[in-house]
Amino acid sequence: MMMDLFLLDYGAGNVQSLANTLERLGHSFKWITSPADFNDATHLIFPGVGAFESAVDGLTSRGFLEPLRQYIISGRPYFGICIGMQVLFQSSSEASLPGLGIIPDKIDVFANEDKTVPHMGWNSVHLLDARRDGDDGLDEALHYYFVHSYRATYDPEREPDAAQWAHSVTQYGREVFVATVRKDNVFGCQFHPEKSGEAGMHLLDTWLRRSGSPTRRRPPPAPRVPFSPRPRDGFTKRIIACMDVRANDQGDLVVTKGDQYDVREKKPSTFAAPPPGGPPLPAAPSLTADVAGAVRNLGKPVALAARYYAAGADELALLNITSFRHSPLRDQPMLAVVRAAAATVFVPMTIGGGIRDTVDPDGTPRPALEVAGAYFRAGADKVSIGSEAVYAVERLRASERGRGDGSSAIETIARAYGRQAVVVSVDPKRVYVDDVSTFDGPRREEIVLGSGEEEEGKAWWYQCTVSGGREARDLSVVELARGVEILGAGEILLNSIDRDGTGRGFDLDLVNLVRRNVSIPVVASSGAGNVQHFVDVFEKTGVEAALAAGIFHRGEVEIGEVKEALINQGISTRKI
Ligand code: 1PR
Repeated sequence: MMMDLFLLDYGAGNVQSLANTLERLGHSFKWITSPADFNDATHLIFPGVGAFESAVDGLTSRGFLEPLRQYIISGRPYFGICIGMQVLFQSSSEASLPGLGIIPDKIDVFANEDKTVPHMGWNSVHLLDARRDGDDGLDEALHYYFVHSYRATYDPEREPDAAQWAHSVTQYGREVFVATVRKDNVFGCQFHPEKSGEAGMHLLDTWLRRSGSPTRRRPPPAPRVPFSPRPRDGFTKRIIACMDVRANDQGDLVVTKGDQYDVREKKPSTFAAPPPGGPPLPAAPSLTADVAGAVRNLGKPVALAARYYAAGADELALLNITSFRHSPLRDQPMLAVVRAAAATVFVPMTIGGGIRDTVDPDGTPRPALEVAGAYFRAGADKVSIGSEAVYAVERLRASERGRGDGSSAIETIARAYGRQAVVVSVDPKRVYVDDVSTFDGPRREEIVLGSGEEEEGKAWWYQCTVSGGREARDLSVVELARGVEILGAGEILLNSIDRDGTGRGFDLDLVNLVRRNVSIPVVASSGAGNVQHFVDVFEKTGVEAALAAGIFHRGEVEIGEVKEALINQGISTRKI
């Protein structure tokens, strides 16, 4: 039978990654552009990214909801990803609009008493059917990338009919939830196969090759039995490779790397005096270039991204570090970088820099939501907000309302794409305190007392900065972290200006301080100099992920070595 594979896009989230994955696998496809296209489809994949409400709303406004239901009822193969699986259920506590009602249960939010929410990262699956021969291409020995705050619980005693749909489950903290559903022509997964590296590609490829006949029927699964939580879940710690991107003095976008955010070569070039009687030496460069040095160039962003994907990075971050100077929507080279990187990288990508309301030179306003949307369409999975998050929390604190007014970049993007798509990148700096006994005010409880040889007797707090550390603001890192969680951020990328590029290890005091003040995931960043630093940050803080730049760019440490060290210490990490 000829396959006419269609992808369903309701206008939100990163659907490009699925398209890239299918291209890589050699499957051709078309996009559903009108309700009539559902009639032509022999296979349909719905890569639902974002929030349940905006997904159902987007499907309804395009006239796709009913044709989608009819498509599924007709028995033709359907593969739903994340929201594309959740929409099969009756409803979600995330939304006022109902789902398709094909699976008789509802979606609910994760409890966050024993874990951070969203569930963001790589986790394992447990197949419920006795036959575990890789029939569906799903492998219990591998890890898959999840990113969601809402889930379908697996509870065969309470909901026996819904449980019959469950095909595999995953444990996060003490909660066991549905990882994949399968019945007749329907397959759905809560994780993102298009972001799960080779493991996810194999799953998609297997489905496309085997789901062939629309009349295929499986024997009914055995009655489902409860799954007791294991002492440890299968959730792994993430290793993230970060690329700070900016234009060099020749105007090319390069990956650069600073020391404490200074990305220019430190030493001015020295010019010897011309030898007596010899030919004159070339003219020295201008004083400015000589003193400041050139922008460090550590490679091309797309080539480095491909290298880190192949090396087993669990995630990549690309930060446009000079974005505060101009409108990112006009910054087509950065969008082109994201597009090209997304075609070769099949793990999540966070893109940051310049995610804020801007105005084009011709006066056209460009809301942060539009800027983020451009990056998502190019292939980003999350956007990272820096300076704008600081200003938003300042407004939040000034309003005394205790919540945002809905207009900040964090709120607008989280509403449309889900909070898991919004990372806040924090650039704190230590402020040393001479006499703690006279330091008054609420920030007193945030003061860290130094210990160890170098820091004994010192005390400090952490102040937030904007514009790449150039301007300090009257906001502490704890105030910022708590504020962005209230506004709806899904993750904190915690840099340290003091440690950036020093190779002295992560600032464990800073990481612990922020980790214990929020219940969203935290990524430790800045200062990694060797593999032991990664072991330390995971063993001594409850952080979910660790990010490094310089040591990976310079090839001093390979990602595989970091993972090996973690495994040797019994720290759970993704196999590659
Ligand atoms: O304010 O929303 O436009 O975002 C600007 C973004 O650019 C922020 O995420 C900010 O952290 C980043 N940024 C701005 N200037 C610099 C700079 O270096 N001059 N880079 C900069 C931040 C920090 C990390 C770095 C880690 C690990 N770089 O990204 O990769 O410190 O480095 P290491 O492992 O080598 O120690 P907006």
